[in-house]
Amino acid sequence: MTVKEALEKKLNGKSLSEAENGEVYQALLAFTKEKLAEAPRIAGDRKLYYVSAEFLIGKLLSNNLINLGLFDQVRAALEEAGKSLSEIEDCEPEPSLGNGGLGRLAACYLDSAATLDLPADGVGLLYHFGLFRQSFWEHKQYEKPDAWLSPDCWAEKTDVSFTVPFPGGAVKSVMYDLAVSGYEGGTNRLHLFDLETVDESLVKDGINFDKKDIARNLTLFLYPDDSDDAGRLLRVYQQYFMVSNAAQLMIKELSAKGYALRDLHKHAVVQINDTHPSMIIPELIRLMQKDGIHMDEAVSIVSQTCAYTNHTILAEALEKWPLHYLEQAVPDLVPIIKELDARVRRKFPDQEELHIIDKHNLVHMANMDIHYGFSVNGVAALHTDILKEAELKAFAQAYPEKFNNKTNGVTFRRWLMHCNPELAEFVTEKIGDGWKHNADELEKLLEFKDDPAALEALLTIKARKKAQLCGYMKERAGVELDPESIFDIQVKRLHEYKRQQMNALYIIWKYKQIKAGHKPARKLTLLFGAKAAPAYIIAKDIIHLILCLSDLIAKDPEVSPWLEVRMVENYNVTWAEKLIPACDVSEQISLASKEASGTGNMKFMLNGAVTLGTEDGANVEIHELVGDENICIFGKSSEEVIELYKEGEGRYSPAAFYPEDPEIEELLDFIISPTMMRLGDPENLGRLYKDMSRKDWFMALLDVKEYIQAKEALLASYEDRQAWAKKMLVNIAKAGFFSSDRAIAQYDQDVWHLR
Ligand code: 26Q
Repeated sequence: MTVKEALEKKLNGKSLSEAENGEVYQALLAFTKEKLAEAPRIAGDRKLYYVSAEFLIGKLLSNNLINLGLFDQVRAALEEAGKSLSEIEDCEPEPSLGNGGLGRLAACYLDSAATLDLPADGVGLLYHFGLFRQSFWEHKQYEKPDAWLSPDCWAEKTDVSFTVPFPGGAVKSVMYDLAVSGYEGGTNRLHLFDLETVDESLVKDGINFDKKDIARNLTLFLYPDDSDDAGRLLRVYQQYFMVSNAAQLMIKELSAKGYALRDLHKHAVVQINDTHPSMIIPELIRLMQKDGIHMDEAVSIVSQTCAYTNHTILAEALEKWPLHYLEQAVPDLVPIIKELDARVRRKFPDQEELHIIDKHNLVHMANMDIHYGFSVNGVAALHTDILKEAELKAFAQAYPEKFNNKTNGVTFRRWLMHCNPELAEFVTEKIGDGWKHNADELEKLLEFKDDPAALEALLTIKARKKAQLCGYMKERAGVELDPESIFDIQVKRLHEYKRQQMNALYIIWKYKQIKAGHKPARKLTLLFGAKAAPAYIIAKDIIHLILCLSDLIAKDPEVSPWLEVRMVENYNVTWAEKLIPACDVSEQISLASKEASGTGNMKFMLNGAVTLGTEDGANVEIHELVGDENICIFGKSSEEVIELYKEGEGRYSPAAFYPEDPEIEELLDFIISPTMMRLGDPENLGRLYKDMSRKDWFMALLDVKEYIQAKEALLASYEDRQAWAKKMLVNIAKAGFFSSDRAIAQYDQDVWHLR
């Protein structure tokens, strides 16, 4: 049967050309699901469970078609019927089951594990509402629930169900499965657990709901707060629900294979994705004890089963739960956690920083992972070094053998083949298609570094992707961008350490320059995409500032021919797939030492953008790979920044920089200038001004002058189009290291040993 016939059968005989896009999408969904079910299920004697509170999988149709080797056939069949696959894709809802980097990383890793034929399933929660849907009104962010589930979506209900004990009574789960396809390979599964008694009608006003009704609310929402205290107890309940299901699933699968529980560590490995799933350690011990295994042996088995990844060095994101929360939510785990702590105390009586329960009765989840896991990894070389030398120094001394680095990676199926088929085709034409299974082969592109035709072709592809983005922006946002301008893009969660506010100061500087008659060689288009956690006030103020500047500039006929600033609404994976291929300048400007790795930086590089960044996270490794000429690095180093924080009160204070520095003063003052106060909300602008001029905890003022200089120099260098194309080419050629296939191969080799 041809693809066309198969699809028309699903359309009950209606022809493809007659069917509406929505109907064609449904037919394609059913068709692809069948093909996924026919693909071989990856199996093996030893299996990985990647347990994560977030899986930011994005739309799945094209990705699955690419991996199944059906993409070209399907596209051709649709085209013949006058349909466009990308328009049909618009009908697919995007499941936003993650906040940002950590969740997207989990999705890339599942793709790569399946591609490398490793038995590796994901385990998480089936949130009915993913991350909130963001909208802007009067230059401010508003949040609405984002429903994605429907009876015929990718997630399929299974008959697997477990009982999870809670103090108010046990609840039952229902497991949903999504097939995870590997590139030209078999399939694994993403298991997402739902609460049998979940009740969507609890969601009333916006994203608010009754936080107390555990038996009905547990799987309603993904937590959008990386920064505030609200609903923390519910988060503990959610986490326990997730890990209890994961543990029960592991044990069920182990026994189905005919193995005894005491052999768990031989046949299963758990990757704990940040501390959100850490309670799997005491939960596995509890279940083993219930099965008659002695505490000592249970501890030993679990310690050989669990491995922990740290994704952050921000103190406020390291989970510390008050013991009384745990007593309330998971009383059965408390004696186990206390015993685990007692053992640590016996081993390290004088080293308080190693204890699990501190003197304020806070339970440090990461500490439990490090003592009772066999591997601890950071997500970029610099990040792992900082963990070993500063943040977790005492642990690295106690257990040097446990610490290892696994620099993050991204899947090239989604972040090149799918989002930029034009570039993928160019690469294949130049070096063959070996790079699709072995990303290191991209280096072969270096041969074309001085080939004018190849460089010209790269510029043409970039122009094409920019034109496509212009079309998309016009349709989605009603905004007409200038495709001849330089596209400078900063897309990522809004956080002070990522310093979108420093970019805003650049905008103010540039605006003033243009007003003063200094016109640039070419128009600059600055694009932002960012969601702020609903309770993160300063982050929302920064969004307000950017939206006000955007409006101010658009309405100013003197400035708008030279500068344009736009923030896309509801930035998500789908937006990323449109923005990244069209980017010239990739903004990676976090305060050095604060961004653990970053993964957007890798996606931009792979698509031929030039990075403007600090020596932070994986930028350091990008810099090493491409060399000084092909990246623009500025700002204070992580060592200098760490020193400034150590010296504490007085050493770094914006007051030390700002009153004496009229240039910085002028930029800050603009935030509360009459022009801005008329346009925006004085409360938001005033609060942000105060924060940036008095506190500036993430030191935007420390680097802002160097940032402006570096950016101006980089933008000027754009005019030598040949030289710029060469930078693009080197970036693409050196991106192979950042394939998640490489990262997953290293995890398997050093940590999991699945084959
Ligand atoms: C913690 C406690 C209470 C509520 C929420 C949280 C919470 C939720 C999400 C804490 C952290 C997160 C997400 C963290 C994250 O996305 N980290 C990013 O991980 C990427 C993948 O490793 C890195 O590339 C980024 O540098 C890192 O910021």
